[in-house]
Amino acid sequence: MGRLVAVSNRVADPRNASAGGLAVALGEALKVTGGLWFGWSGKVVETAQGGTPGEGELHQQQAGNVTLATVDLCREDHDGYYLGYSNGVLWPVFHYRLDLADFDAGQNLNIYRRVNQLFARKLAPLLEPDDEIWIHDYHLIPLAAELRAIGCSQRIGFFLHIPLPPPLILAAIPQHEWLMRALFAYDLVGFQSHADLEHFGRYVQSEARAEPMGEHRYRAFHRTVRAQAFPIGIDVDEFAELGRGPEARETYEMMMAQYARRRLLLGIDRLDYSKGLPQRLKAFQILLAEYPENRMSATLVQIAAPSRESVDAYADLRREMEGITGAINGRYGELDWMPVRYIHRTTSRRRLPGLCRASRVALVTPLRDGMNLVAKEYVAAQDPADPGVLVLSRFAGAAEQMKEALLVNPYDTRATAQAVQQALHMPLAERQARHGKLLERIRAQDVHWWSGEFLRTLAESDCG
Ligand code: ADQ
Repeated sequence: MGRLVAVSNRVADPRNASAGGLAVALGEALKVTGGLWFGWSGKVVETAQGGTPGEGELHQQQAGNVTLATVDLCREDHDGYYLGYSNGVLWPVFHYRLDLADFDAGQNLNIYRRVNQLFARKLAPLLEPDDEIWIHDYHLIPLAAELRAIGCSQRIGFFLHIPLPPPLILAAIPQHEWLMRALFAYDLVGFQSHADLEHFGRYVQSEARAEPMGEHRYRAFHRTVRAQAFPIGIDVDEFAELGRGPEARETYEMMMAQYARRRLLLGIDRLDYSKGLPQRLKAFQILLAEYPENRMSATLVQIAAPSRESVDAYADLRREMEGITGAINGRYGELDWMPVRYIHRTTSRRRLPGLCRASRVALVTPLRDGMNLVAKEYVAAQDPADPGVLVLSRFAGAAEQMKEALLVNPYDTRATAQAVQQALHMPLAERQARHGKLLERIRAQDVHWWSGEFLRTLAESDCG
């Protein structure tokens, strides 16, 4: 196999533990093979280098066996490409939230396309003939088409980290046909779940009259693409290793000492409307109202990392969360017990295993999620002799693999409260049996399996 070239919106040093699902997963994959990781530097420059909007400066840096190559974006490009089109149109629609999509700002589509062209122009000179290129996520859907347009003939794969909605939701995007046609410039397109793959198959057959060619191949727009599900995993051993580190152990001891007489419930998310946080708090409120034995005892620690704060829907969510948390604590709190500990900050990744291990129950209840790595991290961090219970939304991609969790419909807050109550009372033998099966599966399909499967399949996907 040739050199691996990974491309994603953000690039992170694979030697540092950092927050963010994609950064963590991709860093793990690249550390194994070495190669080039290309993307946005995270820097917004007020006036672009050379005065031409979008012509960002290229930076290169060595991080172990991985070369990091990044470009800066000017303010206009960042706002239109990242905030405007990627997170103001694609993110909400792909999470089934047509009500939150801003279809009116037509200029943002042009900027999204322009930044993809910029990425293609900056990346092409760094490529070698037998590179295998792996492009990630919704920010970069048209990148392969732009690379092909300037003569790149390397094998190119794409992985979508977020869900792909059913055809009639996708078709609400005015440029849906252009976006989906762009997927046919890839040799392999990967999705998180079989549900997403099924939506792709239905879309291309109904909207693009694609012919299924057997073996996951579809032909449309004069090209053939292979499409398959590759559920992303975590590095189970690395997470367990973090759990043995001093920060995780100190966090565990501190939580156990503080909450010795309480039962700890845990939520860890980015503050994002797809994660179902207000519904989760309402379910917790119902738990306190309808099962009063949990008062003075059950404590929900909700850590919500700040995210995309300049997009309006995120600022609204922040206010909503502060309102609901205040209402629950005001109503049920006592001098020596607060039901909700809401922390609107990122927590160091090194502390997460300790937090997970100290919690009786994890609430992973997104309204829609591509996969959700927190569900897998929670399982990996448990003590197999006395494991906690995972309450998981059936609308997370992870639910396809994690049937032994307590699966819930997060819109049904009463049923979610009942599931939490069941989790709090689950006998040890049942907890052990469920945990054992979950651990076995997340270990079998871990992050190395995910990247290995994707790259092996890409190497065999000679489309055209
Ligand atoms: P995200 O939406 O970011 O990822 P998720 O899969 O849960 O969601 O990954 C988040 C990662 O960041 C986890 O490793 C978690 O531990 C960490 N993290 C989250 N909140 C944190 C906090 N408050 N403090 C510290 N760390 C935190 C996107 C898709 C997902 C998909 C991943 C990977 O939306 O569906 O699973 O990519 O493909």
